Amino acid sequence: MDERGKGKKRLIVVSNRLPVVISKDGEEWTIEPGSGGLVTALAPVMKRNRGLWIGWPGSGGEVPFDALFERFGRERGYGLRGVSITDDEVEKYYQGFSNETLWPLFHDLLGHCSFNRENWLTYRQVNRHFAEAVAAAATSEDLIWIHDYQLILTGEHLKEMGVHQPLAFFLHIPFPSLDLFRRLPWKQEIIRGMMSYDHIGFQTLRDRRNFVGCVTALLPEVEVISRQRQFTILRYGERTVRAGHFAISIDYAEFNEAARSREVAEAAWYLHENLEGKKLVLGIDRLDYTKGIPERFLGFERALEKYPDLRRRISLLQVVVPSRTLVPEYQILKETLDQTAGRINARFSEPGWVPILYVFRSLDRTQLLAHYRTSEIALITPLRDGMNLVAKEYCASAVDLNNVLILSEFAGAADRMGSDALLVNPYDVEGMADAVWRAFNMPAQERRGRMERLQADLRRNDVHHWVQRFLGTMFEEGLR
Ligand code: GDG
Repeated sequence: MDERGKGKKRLIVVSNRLPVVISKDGEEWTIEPGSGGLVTALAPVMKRNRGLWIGWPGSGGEVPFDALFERFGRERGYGLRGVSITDDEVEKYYQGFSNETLWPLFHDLLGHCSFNRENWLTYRQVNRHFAEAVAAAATSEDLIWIHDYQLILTGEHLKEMGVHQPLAFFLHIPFPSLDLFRRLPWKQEIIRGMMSYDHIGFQTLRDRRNFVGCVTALLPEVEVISRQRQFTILRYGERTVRAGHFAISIDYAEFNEAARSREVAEAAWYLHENLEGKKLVLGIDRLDYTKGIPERFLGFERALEKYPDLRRRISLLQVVVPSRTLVPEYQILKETLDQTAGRINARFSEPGWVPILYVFRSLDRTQLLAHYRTSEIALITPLRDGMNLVAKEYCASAVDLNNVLILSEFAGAADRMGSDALLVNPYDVEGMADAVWRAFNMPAQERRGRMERLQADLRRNDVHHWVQRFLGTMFEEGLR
């Protein structure tokens, strides 16, 4: 009997980045779990199962990773293992194939795609490095769960290496339609790579259907055995593959409680202090062309043009968190945002009122929650998004039940939130302007009713529920 107890399985989670923040305080190195929802949700399960998380720790020649990981394991109850990647590999596998090919293609933005063979070959090679790290660590008792588009081929490499235990995969971003997916020169390799997993999770039913459409068109030997509410079951040679959809969520209780704290209430008060009598419309996004920020600026401009009553009474507070700034596309986007915000502000500003308050940096957690809590309206308009956690966090933090969510119909989050958010098409400037006007004028009772229903759904369907559902349905047995 091993130390984890007979019949009980260990969970191995694999993601491109390890979910930790490593920093140096004077001479002392520190390591903390990251603040993302995934790590918060998985930490208790990982701890109970003495799990292992495998990923790239980020570059940093002088960082004493071994000692830090050892300390982390002792303090947090689950292990970390780093996969090293050279700078050249990071450029071709991560910035190149992952972020300049798969990311735009899977978000329906073919015009942003570049198709480069060198990047593709490096993607395959780095996926093999990940598989080697997993194979070296895994025993036949382990459950292996691989995450996201950077690691689609890791499962296939694992199978080639003789790792036979069930492999699960979750795709955090959308899966495109066959029409788009066919454009990928390596479509066969990618779809076959996905079919080497035994359990595949998507964010929405649409993603799952797109995937099944691609598989059955591109791999004629695949047979659909059954379509159930939760799953499509596929036969692929001797193997059975289950594809399901599981909308990721947030730690609702944690957000709601933190948003009620005195610290957040004070920060929220300061934010509104200089905006007396004005309503705030909030946008918070990573710098990314999928998030539809320039389109949002145009929608907001149209609202000011079409509804002059909004002038001086409303400001768009747009926070853009720097991201992937080495990818040229992202540098161009940054310039577009600077110019568009500048132009709109030059057009409409008046003494004592600036229409777009535009911040290019990340906020600490207190500030993030204060922004959520105090903004009467959130304008979240991605062109396409796997889920969009900002929309969920905004609602969880709306402790005064006084807030309105305007949400893109192309975010995965719209599936469940669509009936109580105001849904918009981010390409429809007029529609966005009308939604801002409607949200601005929405009676207090309606705002409260919509927010209560949104919160009730999030409370039930939080990230802990997501983890349990995924692991429970995918592995059915074995986890403590
Ligand atoms: C991918 C998929 C899917 C944002 N600004 C600040 C900050 N954030 C945090 C938010 C939120 C996270 O970043 C962003 O999550 P999203 O879900 O909106 O977007 P992606 O990063 O694109 O994530 C997405 C997700 O995976 C999960 O499956 O929903 O569709 O693209 O948690 O809170 N955090 C802090 N300061 C900020 O300024 N501290």
